[in-house]
Amino acid sequence: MGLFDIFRKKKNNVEPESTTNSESLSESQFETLSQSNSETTTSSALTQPVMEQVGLVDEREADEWSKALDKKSEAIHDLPESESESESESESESESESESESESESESESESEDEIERNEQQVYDEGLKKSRTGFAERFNRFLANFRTVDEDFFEDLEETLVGADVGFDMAIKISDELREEVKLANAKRKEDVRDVIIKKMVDLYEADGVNEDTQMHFAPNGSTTVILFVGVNGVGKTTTIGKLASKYQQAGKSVLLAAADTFRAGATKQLQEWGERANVPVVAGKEKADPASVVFEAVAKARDEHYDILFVDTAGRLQNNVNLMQELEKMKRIIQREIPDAPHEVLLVLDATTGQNALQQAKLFKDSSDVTGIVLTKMDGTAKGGIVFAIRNEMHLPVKWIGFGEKASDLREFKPEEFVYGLFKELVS
Ligand SMILES: Nc1nc2c(ncn2[C@@H]2O[C@H](COP(=O)(O)OP(=O)(O)O)[C@@H](O)[C@H]2O)c(=O)[nH]1
Ligand SMILES: [Mg+2]
Repeated sequence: MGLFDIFRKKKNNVEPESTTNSESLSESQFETLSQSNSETTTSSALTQPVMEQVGLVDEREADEWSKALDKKSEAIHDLPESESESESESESESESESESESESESESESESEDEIERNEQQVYDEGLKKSRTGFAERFNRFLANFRTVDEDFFEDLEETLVGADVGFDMAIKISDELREEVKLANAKRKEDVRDVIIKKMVDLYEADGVNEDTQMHFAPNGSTTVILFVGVNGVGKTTTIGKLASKYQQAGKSVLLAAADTFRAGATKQLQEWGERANVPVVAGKEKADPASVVFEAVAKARDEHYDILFVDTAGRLQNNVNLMQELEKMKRIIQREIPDAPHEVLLVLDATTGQNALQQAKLFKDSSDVTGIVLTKMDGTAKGGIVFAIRNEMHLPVKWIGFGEKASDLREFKPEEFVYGLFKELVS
């Protein structure tokens, strides 16, 4: 079996395991997470200088790898899409020509679907370039230092993996399993070492994801779908809702937004701006209003007026010392009372640039609320990409969307195999 046979697409429709215990997060734990998170929230993190480039292997070989990977990439992208990814974006004129800008009505035959797909791919590749480079740089440096497979080698490997945000548990697991690899023990060339490591990582990543359900779930027979967004302050909840609102609105769905973050000054206004841009209405309360009352009003409106989708924005901080998790529970109960099978998704938003901190947040929210999936934002920043391994391995929660910018079009459905392939592509080019 060729190395990249492992990048095959696995289709499964198994429900994710549900988490029902409702432990709550202590205030001090929560404050720590919020604070350290908000330090890294703004786009200033994105202007940090890119770390020095580290060269890898000889050029001819890298070239061969690139070709092999490109072939594989085509195969991956040939897979059927669950829905059209074409998006139009009006405020992106400052971007490079590689931006795809298919107007919603421009399904003109002259522009082939292949072309749109390729442009989409370029935008996506550009957006993720930094996080891929962050991952690859660490690996390339590690490989450049390769002498022999000894104890130091495994220590360096673990350090490299942890540094690339793969997560401690996953790093140990990878290195432990590699110790058993005869092929690695006999490896003399760094290219062989690299191949064995990549194969092991992909194998483990795939094995951990067997029952993963990355699909979005919607209400049956045209009734209202409710999607609740949770996560600490500054991770990108409001921005993600804005992006999804325009995406679904353009796809012909009727969308309503609920501004239930009544804690942060300006939060409602921020959501209203996204609402205007996406041309969707927003239900808002007065400043410092009870978020539950906003949720109630929005759910009732969405149900009575037959909206297709309601996105609920929530606060990421404690309000009046009321525990945030209890607050979220209360919102969920209200939603359920009005629409019994809702919310259809509880999406936890995580800022990928916060690495280990994002993982801690995921643990706490997963333990406390019935999170059904993750939105990983700021993948255009200093995220190291390896976090997707850690989330799958340690959280067993599917990443459903990734954000790679501040514009409405900078959001994509997460395709695990495609993403992991991208990380290694950067490693060999
Ligand atoms: N570069 C980048 N910035 C993002 C992304 N998502 C959100 N942001 C920015 O992160 C900041 C916080 O986002 P916001 O949606 O207000 O977070 P919230 O507090 O969770 O609602 C804003 O400046 C957003 O523009 C992303 O994918 N990439
Ligand atoms: Mg917000």
